[in-house]
Amino acid sequence: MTFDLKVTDSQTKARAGKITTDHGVIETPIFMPVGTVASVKGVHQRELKEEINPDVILGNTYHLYLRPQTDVLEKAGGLHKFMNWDRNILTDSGGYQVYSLSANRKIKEEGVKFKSHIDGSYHFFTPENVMEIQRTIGADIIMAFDECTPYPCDYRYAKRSMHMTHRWLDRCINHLEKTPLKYDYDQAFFPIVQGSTYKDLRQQSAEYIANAGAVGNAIGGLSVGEPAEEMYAMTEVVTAILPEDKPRYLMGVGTPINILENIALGVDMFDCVMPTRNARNGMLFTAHGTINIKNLKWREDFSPIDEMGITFVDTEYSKAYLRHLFTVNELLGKQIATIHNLGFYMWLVREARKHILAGDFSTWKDMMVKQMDNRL
Ligand code: PRF
Repeated sequence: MTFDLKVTDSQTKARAGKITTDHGVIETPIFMPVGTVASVKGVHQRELKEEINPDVILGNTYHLYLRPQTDVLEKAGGLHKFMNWDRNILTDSGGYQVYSLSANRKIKEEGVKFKSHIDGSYHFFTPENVMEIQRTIGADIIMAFDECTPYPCDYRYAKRSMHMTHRWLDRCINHLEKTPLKYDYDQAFFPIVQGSTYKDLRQQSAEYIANAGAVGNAIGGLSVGEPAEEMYAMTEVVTAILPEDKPRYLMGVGTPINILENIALGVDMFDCVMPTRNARNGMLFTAHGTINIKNLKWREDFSPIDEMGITFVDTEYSKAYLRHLFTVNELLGKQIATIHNLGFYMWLVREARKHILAGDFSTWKDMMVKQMDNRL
């Protein structure tokens, strides 16, 4: 994997770059649609490519390990072939899903014992077996096994957890070196900064992660319930330390406003279930604010879903029709809303990139943040 930094903004720390892997180019800043269980919920791979056109999507080790299980993915020839997606894939390590989804889990130095949220069976994740699982899934970018601390988190716990995440990182790296690639393309490995909302811990963790010398780095443990200002403060501390010539990935973030603010702080990559999950609940993101399409106010609004939208659904269907689909609980409603929201998120990061390259990112960002902070 290579990263070319094209431009750094003069007024903010925003960057425009280009990641190249064996599955193609990723122009940054980028938003990665979430395809947890080998599907971006409700969207065909063909539609994803042709309408939304992301360079990279995300899969989850935790879910894929439980179902369809790694033996199936191995027999398929890896996740790309299994799901018929020939562009980039990044897999998260399970270091977050284990804590947020499994019924109960026991975290020890050796690893995490957890109970499946699907059938209650017990499993054990270690830095070592998570690297092996990610080799078998075969994503282009794979993540370190970490502990994402909750918010709030007392200082002593955050410190102990951070040090364990660092020891786990060393184990991941050692084990990866001994675990050969399974397919005929390379995999890049990203370590993850933790440290909760403590500035000194974030600094220590960023230094530790920077020293690992990986081709890209991630920031975890944010957007877990802390106020946005605290998230931005932590991002700022960390991006000041992480190497400039490597991509930076802020995990699980966030709203359109969060994304623009973090781009301004030097983040290059984002993922979040928000555009897809909220779509299924009837929430639409637009450049002028959010819409609850279930609202009575759209009952007779026959204007297009989003005149400025980049996907076919934006202009081919009306707000009143989409509201109707939600009212009668038709599957198509969820699909239309998902395509719209993903199209909007992709448009947003591509516009951000254009404005970084053009040199007017800062004023554009401030205008967009103001504009999007509305309920329509
Ligand atoms: N660690 C991992 N995945 C994550 C997170 C984390 O801290 C977050 C936190 N927002 C989202 N996804 N491994």
